[in-house]
Amino acid sequence: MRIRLTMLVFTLLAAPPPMAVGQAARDLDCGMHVKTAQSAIDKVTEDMKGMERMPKDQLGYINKLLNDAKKLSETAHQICDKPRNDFERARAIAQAEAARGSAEAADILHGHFMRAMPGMKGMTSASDKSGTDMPGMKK
Ligand SMILES: [Cu+2]
Repeated sequence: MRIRLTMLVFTLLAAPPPMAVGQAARDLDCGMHVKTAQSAIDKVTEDMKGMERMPKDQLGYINKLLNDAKKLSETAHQICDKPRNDFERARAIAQAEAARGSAEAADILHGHFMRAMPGMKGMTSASDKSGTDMPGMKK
């Protein structure tokens, strides 16, 4: 009996250690994804400053996507702040990536509308710098 117990203890001690906590945290670093989403949201928000003279429906569409991004990002942030397990970390990553996607779609749609505006081919933040800025656009 004593020998068996000793062997059991030895077996347990010799077993490979469970995955290091730090390793799991790096794999599922939801905070990094939340940060990336926030940067995308900040970029679009900054670009939209001085865009008040865009057609109202266009502003509405862009802001809808931007608001979607903000809501998703908030959810991601909340889950990522106090994840109960790795599933929730993964879920926070999913929400953050959805937020980033919405912000990116808002950015793409903004660029699309801007290019379609006569005499307003470019924006300070757009890849096409050849045109003039929208009236009222903040430099
Ligand atoms: Cu614009």
